Order: sequence, then structure tokens, then C-alpha cells
Amino acid sequence: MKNIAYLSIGSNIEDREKNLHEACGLLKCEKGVNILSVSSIYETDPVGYTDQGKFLNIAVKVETELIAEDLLDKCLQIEKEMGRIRKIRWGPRTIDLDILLYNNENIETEKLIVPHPRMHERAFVLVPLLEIDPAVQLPNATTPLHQILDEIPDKEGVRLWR
Ligand code: A4P
Ligand code: MG
Repeated sequence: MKNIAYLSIGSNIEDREKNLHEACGLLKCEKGVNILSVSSIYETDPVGYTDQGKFLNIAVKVETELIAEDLLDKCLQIEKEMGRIRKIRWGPRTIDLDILLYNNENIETEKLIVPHPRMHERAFVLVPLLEIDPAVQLPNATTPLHQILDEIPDKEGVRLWR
């Protein structure tokens, strides 16, 4: 398995912790996907659409045989399997799995953009990500991610939960 990817997983409906564990369990069952590390769980204030409950967020590092588009399909399949219903953009969700990084690649297709286009603005993504891999970088970046995180104002909205 030669590809390395980082995922961000979030939940703010029902039993949020159980949802995160279930998503990781389903990822583990995927052929060609191997979980290398999982961050602590963070409780985070909602960003974007703010009239909703707090999220639990984690970052997960995987190695995979899948090309990025197939990894995305697995993520969408897990969301579907867990009964996620899409209603409001950036709104409440049982589970959300996003691909943050895939190797050092820049990908832009109709259904997939990597690096995730909003990851560098979001403390709820960067705090767990940097916990599992403090040296991780955006492709071709000159500014390290921890420095980008230092400049984000909403870090107080991200608290270590467990
Ligand atoms: N898509 C394109 N690129 C990617 C990628 N790198 N990873 C496409 C995953 N999906 C990607 O996603 C819509 C489509 O994006 C997918 O079908 C895929 O083809 P979606 O998950 O249905 O829509 P969404 O998540 O509602 O929208 P979006 O724009 O992905 O939302 P975000 O940016 O993920 O934000 N606040 C806190 N505290 N914690 C959170 O986890 N999450 C969001 C969602 C908002 N606020 C939050 C949190
Ligand atoms: Mg998403």
C-alpha cells in the first residue's frame, strides 16, 4: 500500500463518539485501506452554519491501494451506510468524511478537490491533523501548517474532548 492519505471525520448528531468509532470501523473493513493513526477526539464549535450543535472531530492517517477517487467513493459509501442525510450545506450531520491530503498531490476533478479547499482555514481540521503528524505539509507549500494554524482566530472553538 503505497499511498498515504489524511482524512477528517466529523459528527454532530446523535451519539457523536459512537458515530466516529463506527466510521473508523467501517474504514478498517475496506479492502485496500489500512488505518495508521487516529487523533484524539476534539469537541469543536460549528463553523460555517453556526446554528447547530457542537461537533466531535478527528483526523485519521491511512495507507491505501486505492486511487484518490476510489477512496472518496468509499468515504461517501460509509456516509451513506451510516444514514447521513444532506439537507443544509455545512449543516448538521451524522457523519462527514473528507479527504484532506492524498500523498503530495493536487487533484481537481468534478467530484474531488485535494487538498481539501477549506482545510487551511479550519482549526477543527488542523488541530487533530497536526496532532497525528506535526510535520505534515500542503503540497508545494512554503509555510508549515502549524504556522498557518497559529494565524487562525477560531482556535478557542477546538477543545480536547477525549
Ligand atoms: N468533494 C470534493 N472534494 C472533496 C474532498 N476532498 N473530500 C465533494 C470529500 N469530499 C469532497 O460534500 C459534497 C461533495 O464534495 C462530495 O460529494 C464530494 O464529491 P458533502 O460532504 O456532501 O457536503 P458538505 O460536507 O455539506 O459540504 P462541504 O463543502 O464538504 O462542507 P465542509 O467544508 O466539509 O464543511 N464545523 C465543525 N466544527 N466541524 C465540522 O466537521 N464540518 C462542516 C462541513 C461545516 N462546519 C463544521 C464541520
Ligand atoms: Mg464532506
